[in-house]
Amino acid sequence: MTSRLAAPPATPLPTRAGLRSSRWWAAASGVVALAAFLGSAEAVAVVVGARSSPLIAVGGAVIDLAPPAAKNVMVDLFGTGDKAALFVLMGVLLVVITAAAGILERARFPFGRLVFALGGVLAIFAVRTRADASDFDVVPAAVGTVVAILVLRALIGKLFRWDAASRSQSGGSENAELRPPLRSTPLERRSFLLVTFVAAAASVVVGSGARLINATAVNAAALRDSVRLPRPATAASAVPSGASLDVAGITSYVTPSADFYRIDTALSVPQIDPAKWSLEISGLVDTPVTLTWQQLLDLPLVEHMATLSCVSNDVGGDLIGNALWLGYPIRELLKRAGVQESADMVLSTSIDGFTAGTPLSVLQDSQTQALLAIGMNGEPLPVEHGFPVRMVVPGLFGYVSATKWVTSLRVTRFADEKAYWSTRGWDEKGPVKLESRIDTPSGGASVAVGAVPIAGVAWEPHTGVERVEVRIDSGAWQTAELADSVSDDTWRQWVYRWQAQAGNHRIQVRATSKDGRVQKAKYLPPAPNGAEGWDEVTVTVA
Ligand SMILES: Nc1nc2c(c(=O)[nH]1)N[C@H]1C(S)=C(S)[C@@H](COP(=O)(O)O)O[C@H]1N2
Ligand SMILES: [Mo]
Repeated sequence: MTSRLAAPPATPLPTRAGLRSSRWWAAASGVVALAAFLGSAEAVAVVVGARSSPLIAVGGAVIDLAPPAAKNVMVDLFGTGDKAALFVLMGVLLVVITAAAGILERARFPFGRLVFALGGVLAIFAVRTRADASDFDVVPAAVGTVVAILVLRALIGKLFRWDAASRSQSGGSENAELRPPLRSTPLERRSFLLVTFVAAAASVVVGSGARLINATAVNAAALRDSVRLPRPATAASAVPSGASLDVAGITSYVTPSADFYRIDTALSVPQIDPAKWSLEISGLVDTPVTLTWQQLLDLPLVEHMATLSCVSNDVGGDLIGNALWLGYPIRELLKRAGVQESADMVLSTSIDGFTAGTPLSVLQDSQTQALLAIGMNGEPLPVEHGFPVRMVVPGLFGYVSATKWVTSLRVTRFADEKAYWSTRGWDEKGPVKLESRIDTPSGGASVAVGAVPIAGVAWEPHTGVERVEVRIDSGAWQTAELADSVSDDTWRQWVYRWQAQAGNHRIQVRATSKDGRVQKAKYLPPAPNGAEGWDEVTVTVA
């Protein structure tokens, strides 16, 4: 039992009123740290992309996770203002939680910071659950979490010093570590208030500025979700079952969009609102044409499967894919504009400034399905593959033909204008070369003696592959079995059923095109117009 008359405690505490106000300041520090989280995350999201804003992501995740009953209550109570009400509710909740975290940090560091770390992890999860979120999209939430923790630590540290200073003023501290140099309270107080004010003001100013930018930014992924593709006027013929060989490890005939290689110069993927998209066809034409998204959707669209590859694809490389495209033949648009005699090239431009120069003769050829494409494998183009509109030209490398996020076609002359990669040392014209690739077995593999399928793909889009041959250890060329294809515009799978004998073996492949050319042995690197040479692997058979 302690006597009421006992000596005063050795460490005199600040007055009760002082303590209480200090606790309020701790709560305020928590809320300022929240503002710092939101402000810095929002600022980083300006660079990373509006969809990565944790504010919106967390709101979206809450909506998705809320039980239907809760949703109904919100709609009943607030009607169409339910989203605004949700944000107010979330805001109040966050203020209460972070204020408590501030008080906790002051009472028991670093538990307040732990609350922020936990909240940061939840925010990162929320961002990750959003449709089309990439790994990179977690950066704003992660940066915001670190900033909030640092701000909270700094503010509570200053609050401690203020507390300690007022403590020493009212009698001096016993604890040598806590004992501050004899200074007047107002200095510690001013330091805390100044930093709190600056952190709060900076968060609000930077945060609301950034939010304004992010709010007006186009979220192409969301717009893509709401696109309904029209039925093709000319549907593609069904893929014959014979196009896919039953061999483990072989590349699938149709490349799923998610696995399709991506090559472009875009630092951040262009975000285009289809409703605001239009294509200008200009230059050496009789009548310039402007085509809007709706006008494009209303045209009789064509489905066409084609293999697209990159000039940078080295022998054996994987910068190639085969997809079903939906679009409108570019030749029809050129007809509409009326191309003038002197022209020999179409310079297509992307919204981000990338350009490709495509031979006019290819685009006008009635036997080439050069498309202004809006669909890939039955869905709107993925944002990173050109949403809403790109070009696809069978038989030409991507860099001279496959402009993504395309907004302009200018009919011109090779002599007058240079495209993006042509000014950087790559050939002006880029027909795809005859090539073949061994998918399985992989190089360096160990396989068992006996039946070993050697298989892969071969291509020369638009010309077509006639034959594929395999040879072991420079022996005689053996003809491989060739799979079907829907047309000469796609690659073909092949397999050679090898009876493997013990030892180390070198396997090589070569293709022959439908116009009778045999793939050449001599290796040429990708620059300046595509790699050449036979793919080969070495395996150990035991
Ligand atoms: N806007 C734009 N379109 C572009 C490019 C680019 O850098 N920017 N790169 C081209 C190149 S080099 C290739 S190989 C193809 C690749 O298309 P993909 O990313 O859909 O596979 O896009 C072409 N279209
Ligand atoms: Mo490319």
